[in-house]
Amino acid sequence: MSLTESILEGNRLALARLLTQVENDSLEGRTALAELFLHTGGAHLIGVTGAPGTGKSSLVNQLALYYRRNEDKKIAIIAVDPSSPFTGGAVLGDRVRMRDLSGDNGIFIRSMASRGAVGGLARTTASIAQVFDAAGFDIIIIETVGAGQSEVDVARLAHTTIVVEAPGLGDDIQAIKAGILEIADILVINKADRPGVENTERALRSTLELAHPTKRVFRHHGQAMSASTNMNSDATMWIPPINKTVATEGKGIPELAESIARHEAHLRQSGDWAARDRARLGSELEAVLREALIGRFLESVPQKTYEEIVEKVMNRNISPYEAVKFLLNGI
Ligand SMILES: Nc1nc2c(ncn2[C@@H]2O[C@H](COP(=O)(O)OP(=O)(O)O)[C@@H](O)[C@H]2O)c(=O)[nH]1
Ligand SMILES: [Mg+2]
Repeated sequence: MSLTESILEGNRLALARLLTQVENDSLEGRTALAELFLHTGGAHLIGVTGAPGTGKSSLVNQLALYYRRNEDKKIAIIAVDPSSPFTGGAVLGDRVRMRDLSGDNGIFIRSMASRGAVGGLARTTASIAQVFDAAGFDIIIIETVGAGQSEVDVARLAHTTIVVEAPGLGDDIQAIKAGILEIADILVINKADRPGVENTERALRSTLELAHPTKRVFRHHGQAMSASTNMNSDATMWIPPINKTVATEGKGIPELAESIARHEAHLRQSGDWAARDRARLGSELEAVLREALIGRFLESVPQKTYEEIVEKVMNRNISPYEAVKFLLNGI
């Protein structure tokens, strides 16, 4: 039986093996991915992002438990953590997961060190999500630390993006500064057992009001979406709800699951589900095409010629634009 067949049949060992291949961007991984892609499109991708220590891992753990207990769904968790595995939060979160979720075949957890991603963080994460999707996982939760552009790129993969805040991180909300609020479909104030919840909620609400409504209608995940699917009725407008949770005690988790379900229903009814799929796959196609074209082009240029041109650019004899003109039009 081929690797692809084993994975389609739900073999966890084969799945784990392929995930490693995909992380290493190996030929075997690429081949299997190409076959598996035809079986994707069934999963709901949920991104969970926010500053370190806000309780993302704890929250993801609780959500997965909730789904396993209340719905007949298979859950995959992809934890993308750029920090060293020895810093507090990630390890604690992972330990919580291990204890509560181990031994359940309906759950698969994959941790990914961003440094290890050969083909780039966002792309590797996308590929890993595709493997889970093809393997029949209904919900794929991707946890990222909301710190930079690569995290925003990862969030862009998701159908539903949850931004996690916690009270007491300072008067300014970290995510607002980082522009992360813009990508939120659902806001969570976790650690609602801590003081300062009202202040955090007030700050989030006023920021949301500023952003609402026109901006969110026409821009989603930083990409302009076709206005036609969104313009006609108020029913298609999504206003990010604010959920309060205490992840350590499982409080607020059913309500959060409810927000997620409402968002999925909204995406499907408004046509945004298909629009996001199209935008995401379109840019993936474009990235692959770009890489292939550059590869093909470089094969046609003698190494020596190429290096001479790089040298000329370095010596400020010509600009990069002129260099490209040279290269494309022959010399
Ligand atoms: N008081 C309180 N602590 C929490 C809550 N959720 C998580 N924590 C704790 O916050 C720390 C960081 O949690 P973790 O899930 O690893 O955060 P992450 O870095 O965002 O993934 C851990 O010590 C958790 O036990 C909560 O709702 N209330
Ligand atoms: Mg974590």
